Amino acid sequence: MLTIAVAGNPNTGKSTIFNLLSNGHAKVGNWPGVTVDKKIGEIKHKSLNAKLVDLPGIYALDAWSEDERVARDYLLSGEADLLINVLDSTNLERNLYLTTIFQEMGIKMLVVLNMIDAAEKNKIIIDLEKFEKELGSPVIAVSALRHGSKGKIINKIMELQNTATPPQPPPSGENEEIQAEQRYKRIENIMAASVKKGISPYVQNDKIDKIVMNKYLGLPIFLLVMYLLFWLTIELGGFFIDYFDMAFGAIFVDGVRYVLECVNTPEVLILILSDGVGSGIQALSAFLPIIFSLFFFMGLLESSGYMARAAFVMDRIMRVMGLPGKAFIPMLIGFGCSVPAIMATRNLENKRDRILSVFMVPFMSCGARLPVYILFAAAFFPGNADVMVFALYMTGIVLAIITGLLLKGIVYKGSLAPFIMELPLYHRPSIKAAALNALFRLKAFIKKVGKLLIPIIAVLGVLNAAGALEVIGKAIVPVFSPMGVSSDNWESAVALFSGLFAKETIIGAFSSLASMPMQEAFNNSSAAAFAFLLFVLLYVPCVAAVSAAAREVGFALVILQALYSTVLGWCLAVLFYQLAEGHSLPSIATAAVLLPVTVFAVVLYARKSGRFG
Ligand SMILES: Nc1nc2c(ncn2[C@@H]2O[C@H](COP(=O)(O)OP(=O)(O)OP(=O)(O)O)[C@@H](O)[C@H]2O)c(=O)[nH]1
Ligand SMILES: [Mg+2]
Repeated sequence: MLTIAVAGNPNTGKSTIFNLLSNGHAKVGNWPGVTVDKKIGEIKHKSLNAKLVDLPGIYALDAWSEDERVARDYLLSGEADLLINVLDSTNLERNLYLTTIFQEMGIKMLVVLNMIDAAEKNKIIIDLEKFEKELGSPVIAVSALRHGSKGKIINKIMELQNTATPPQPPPSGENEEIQAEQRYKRIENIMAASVKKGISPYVQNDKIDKIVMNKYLGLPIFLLVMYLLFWLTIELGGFFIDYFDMAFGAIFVDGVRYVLECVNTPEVLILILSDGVGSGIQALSAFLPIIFSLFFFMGLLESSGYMARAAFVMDRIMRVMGLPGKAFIPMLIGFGCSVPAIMATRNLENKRDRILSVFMVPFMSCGARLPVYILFAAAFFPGNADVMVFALYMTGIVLAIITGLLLKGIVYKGSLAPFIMELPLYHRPSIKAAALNALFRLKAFIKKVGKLLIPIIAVLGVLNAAGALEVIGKAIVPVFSPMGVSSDNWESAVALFSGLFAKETIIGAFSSLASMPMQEAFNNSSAAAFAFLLFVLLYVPCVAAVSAAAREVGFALVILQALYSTVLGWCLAVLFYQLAEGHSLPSIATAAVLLPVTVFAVVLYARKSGRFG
C-alpha cells in the first residue's frame, strides 16, 4: 500500500489536513507543538487507498525535543513513498526552508500551500504556476477549512502517483552555514518571482498582543479568560443538568425497575440494576452537558491562538521562579484531560523540565473533576458555585507552581532552556469545528466511562448487597474523618476509592450507594464539602493519567508523584476543614508537620536513588 506522510513546520495545519483526508480525529490546535507523536490513518477515496501518517511539526532535520525526533526519524527511515509538505501561505519564506531540505532528500513530494484563505485576507498574492516552476515540485494551494479541499488534494496525489520527481541537487557548500545560505538564496528567488507580499498579517496581531501580553495586563487578562472559560462552561452545562438528570432517571432508574418488576426479577437484582447501576448512570448523565461545554469552549480557546500568548505571559512569572514557561501549555491542556497534557510534555526540550511538568500537570483540574466540583458546589454553595469552582482551579495552579518550585529548588538545580515559540496568527475559531470536536470527545468520554463505571458500580452494588462494602467503607472512613467525612458517610470513602479508576466515577459511585442526599451525607457542612473537593482535586490522578506518566518518565517517579499528591491532598483538606471549623489545633499541627516531612522524604529518596539529574 502507498504510504503518505504529512510533514511541515509546526502549526501549518498538518493535522487538519490529516483529519480531512483520513476522516480522523487527530488533535488540532493553534499553537506550535500540538502533535507530539506520529498518528496513522487511512485514505479511502475512490481508487486511492493509502496509509497516511501525521507527524509532529519540524523546522529542519535536527531534532531538539522528543516530538521532533519522532518526525525526523520517520522521515529518514524512508518508509514514506510520498510526502505531503504542508506550508502556511502567510509564512512561506520561513516554511520553504524545510521544503528545500525535503527536495534535497529526493523524496517524492506534494507541496500544499495551506491557509490560503488567510493569505487572501492579507492580500498576499501567489502566482502558483511560477511558484511551482521556480520550486520544481508540484504545488497546490488550499484552505483545509474550506469545502472541496479534500478532493483537490486527493486528485493531485493520484496524478502524482505515476510521475517521478527529480531530486534537487544538494547545496554545494562545504559546511552547514554555507548550505543554509544557499537555501535561503533559492527561497529568496522563488519568493521574488512568484509572491506579491500584501499587508503583513502580523500587524493586526501585534495590536492585540500589545494588550494581552502587556506586562501588567497580561496576567489579569489570562485570569479573566480562564474565569470566562469556566463560567461559560458552568452556565451552558449547568443549564441542561436538570433535564438530563430527569430524562436519565426516568429511563435508567424508574424505567429499568418497571421492566424488571414486570418480568418478576428478584428484588436484590432490581436493587443492583436500577438503584445501583441506574442511579450511577443517572448521576453521570449530569456530566454530559458539562463535559460537552468544557470541550467546546476549550476547543474555541485552543483554536484562537491565545494559548501560546498565555504561555508567554506565564513564562515571565514562572521564569522568575526558575520554571519553564513552555511547560504552561501542557498545564493548560490539563484542564481538558491529564493524559494528552502529559503527552504534550514531549514538546519540552529538557528532560528535567519534562519531569517537572509531569509532577505539575495532575494538579490542573481535568474535565472529569469539573462535574464533581459543579455538583458539589451547586449543592453546598448555591449562588456562588462558579467562584468556588474557580477557587479550586486556582488552588490547583498554585500548588502546581509550588510543586515545581520545590522540585526545582531542591532536586533539579540547573539553568532553564530558553523559551522560543513562534506566536501563531489569531484565527477566528470555528463554532462548527469546536462543536464537532466536543461531540467526538464526548463520545470517547461516554465509551470510557461506560466501560469503567458500569462494571465498577455493578461490583460495588453486589458487594453492597452482601453487606461487605459497608464494612470496608467503615474501615477506611476514619482516614478521612479529620477532613470532615463522618463515620456514617462511608459511601464517600468508597467513592474516593472508585475515583482511582476515573475521577468521574466518584459521583456515580456515591449516588448509587448513598441512601441520602449529598448535603445530609456531609452534615450540611460546606467546609467538609469543600475539603472533600480539595482532596478530589489533589489525590492520585486516575489510572489513565498514571500510566501515561509512567510511559513518559518511568514508574518510580510516578509512584512518587502519586504518593506526594495524595499526602498533600490529605494534609490540605484536613488543614482547610479544621481551620474552617475553627477547632482542634492538634489536627492542624499534625497536618503541618506531615507536609514538610513528606516533602523531605520525597527529596531524600530522590537524591539517594540518583534518579534526577
Ligand atoms: N484559517 C485557516 N486556519 C487553518 C487552516 N488549516 C488549519 N487551520 C488552523 O490552524 C491551526 C493549526 O492546525 P493544526 O492542524 O493543529 O496544525 P499542525 O500543523 O498539525 O500543528 P502541529 O501539530 O503543532 O505541528 C488550527 O487552529 C487549525 O484550525 C486553514 O486552511 N485556514
Ligand atoms: Mg499537528
